[in-house]
Amino acid sequence: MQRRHLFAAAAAIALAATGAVHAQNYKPEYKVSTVVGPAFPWGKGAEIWIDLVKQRTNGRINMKLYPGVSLVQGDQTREFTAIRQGIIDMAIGSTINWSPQIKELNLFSLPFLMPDYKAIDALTQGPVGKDLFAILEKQGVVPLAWGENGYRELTNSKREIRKPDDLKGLKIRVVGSPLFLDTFRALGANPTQMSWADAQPAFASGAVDGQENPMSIFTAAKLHTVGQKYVTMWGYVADPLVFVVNKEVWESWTPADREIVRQAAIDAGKQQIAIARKGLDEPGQPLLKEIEGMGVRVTRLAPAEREEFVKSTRAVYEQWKKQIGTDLVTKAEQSIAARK
Ligand code: X2X
Repeated sequence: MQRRHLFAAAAAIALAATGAVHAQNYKPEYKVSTVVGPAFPWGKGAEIWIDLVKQRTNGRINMKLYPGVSLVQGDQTREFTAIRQGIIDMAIGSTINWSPQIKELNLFSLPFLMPDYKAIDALTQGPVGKDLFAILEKQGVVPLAWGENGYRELTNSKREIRKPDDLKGLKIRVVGSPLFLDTFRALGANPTQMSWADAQPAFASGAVDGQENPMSIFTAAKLHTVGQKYVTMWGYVADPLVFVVNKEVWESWTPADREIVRQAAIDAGKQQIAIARKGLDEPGQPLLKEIEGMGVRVTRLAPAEREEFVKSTRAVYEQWKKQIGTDLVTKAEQSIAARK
């Protein structure tokens, strides 16, 4: 064969094989990090995302779930750094766990900022959500969609809590940023920082008295079996989840596959949020009746009682508003005030 014919033949083969060449650059497996597994709405969301991507890419992108933040040995506050470094390819992370690296994510942990689910949506689905995604992008990850862990309610093994004074001296496990320490100290409690992995044995042994987590975490982790017999529904903060991809991984994919992964994250996020809110955002909150059926005392605060907690934490809110960024927090307050 003449030289130029050889070149033409080689070019034709290369063209035909473009798809295969791309697929060869793809990893056999993409590691997806979460704190909790598919028994929880959070991990379920990961499962949905993984399945949708597998179907829609015909298996080109094969994701595998690593719950328990096992890729960072259970240390959830190191997850974000590990995503940037490529130790983790993809993740669905809580704003709380990434807030040590991204101070703006503390926004959702400002006590009593978001009075209801519509307020959360007004932030994540509005201009504030866009700003936060731009910040994440600058930090070197690719954010795709929002999910939700949920409203974090107060539980403990000692007594019913109806007013700030009831928290006096209680040892409360918290995670993430110093904002949580400030909030619980302002309420007179004795907060201690601990990973989720370390927290569960600490409840069982009585090393800590209480904690704060969404009720879907409470039930799936069966916290009533480790002494958490009192629940106060105070809805003081809620942590959204963010679906992200490491930047180099993202850039290694074809534009069409990127769009598939993004759309799958959006679809999975919507489903995940609905699962996270199940039994809580409907009349009568049936999930709470279920929890009461487990021998747990569930305390629903009257508006005036809740207001006492708001007042006690107001100084912390004002101080952290400055640390997070006055403009961003003001924008959030405006979005919430204008919610429909
Ligand atoms: O550790 C927690 O409390 C948890 C599971 O809710 C988070 O990862 C923020």
